[in-house]
Amino acid sequence: MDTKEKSDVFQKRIDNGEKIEPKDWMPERYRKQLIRMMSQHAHSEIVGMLPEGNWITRAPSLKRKMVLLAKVQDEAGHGLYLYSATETLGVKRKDLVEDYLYGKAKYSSIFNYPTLTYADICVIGWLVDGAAIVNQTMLAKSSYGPYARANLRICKEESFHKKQGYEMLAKMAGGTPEQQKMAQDAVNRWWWPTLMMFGPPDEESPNSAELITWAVKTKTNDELRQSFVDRTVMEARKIGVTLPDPDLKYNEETGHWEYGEIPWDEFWRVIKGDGPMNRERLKARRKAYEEGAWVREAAMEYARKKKYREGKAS
Ligand code: FAQ
Repeated sequence: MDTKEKSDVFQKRIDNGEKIEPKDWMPERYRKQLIRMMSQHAHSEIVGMLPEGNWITRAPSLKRKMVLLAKVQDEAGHGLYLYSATETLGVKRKDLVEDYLYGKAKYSSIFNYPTLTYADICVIGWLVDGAAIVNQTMLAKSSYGPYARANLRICKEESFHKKQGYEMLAKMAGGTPEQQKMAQDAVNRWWWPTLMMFGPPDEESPNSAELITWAVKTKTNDELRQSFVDRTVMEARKIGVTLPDPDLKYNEETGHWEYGEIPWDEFWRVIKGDGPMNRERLKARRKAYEEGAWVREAAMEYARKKKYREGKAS
């Protein structure tokens, strides 16, 4: 078959809802798009450990510390599943990691904001993990098998993350006036950046159409954002926090909550490297990578010697 015929068969498989597996034929552009998106997702999980890691030593109780430690460790695990899934596309993890550490690849905008109080940890669990679940539940149905399966597992863990964040925030929002103020302040600071996590508006999203044709994404950025807003308004009301959007109103006809103008200038600035914490985040990750070089070298040497002893290599 020539490339055109192979592409037609490939598209038919996608349209029939079949999963594409690593050894199957795929258009080069599909492979490239997956590498871009999956590696960006992996980097986000790893960088995403930093804002919350910042509060592990200052968690308000042993129970909260154990939960936070487990959550941050889960995020590392998500990064590792996603790097492994990306490697099935014929790329090396080392190259992917160096692409973001030295400035060529993106990671999620949301992790370029600071965590100023413990209430930020509650709100990250509720809003950021909540948004990630909406996005990743869709990606768990993605056409690429290894990515879909990684997201399925990630979503199960993210559900626990969201619940612990919501439970903590509910406690804080029902606490002393000072705690209530902290909770509301954190909601005010994280609300708009969370809406930006879903990516630019559909008309400014160059990748969406292609990704949807290939069922890598099955919903657009705006569809997912709307679904997140709809479920979050009710959750906010239940625990007595206010979403900082005076234009938020329910539309009886569409059955959706309409929201105000997202500050897109800020989004574009952050993804171009000029957010409040971009420089610190990359500096911290580069330091960890460079200081961990001896561990990687020792592990590689151990593997090489083990193979040699077993007579599999010279
Ligand atoms: N941040 O054409 P589109 C988590 C870029 S994991 C930075 O719409 P696409 C877990 C985009 O890459 C969170 N860049 O792109 C956790 C593209 O630039 P490029 C991460 C963004 O791919 C919780 C350009 O803008 N999740 O939270 C962002 O169709 C708590 C044009 O955009 C994923 O990565 C952004 N927010 O849609 C961890 C999920 N949005 O690459 C710790 C997988 C857009 O052409 C604590 N990814 N850009 O140079 C996706 O679902 C999609 O890739 C989108 C973007 C929705 C992020």
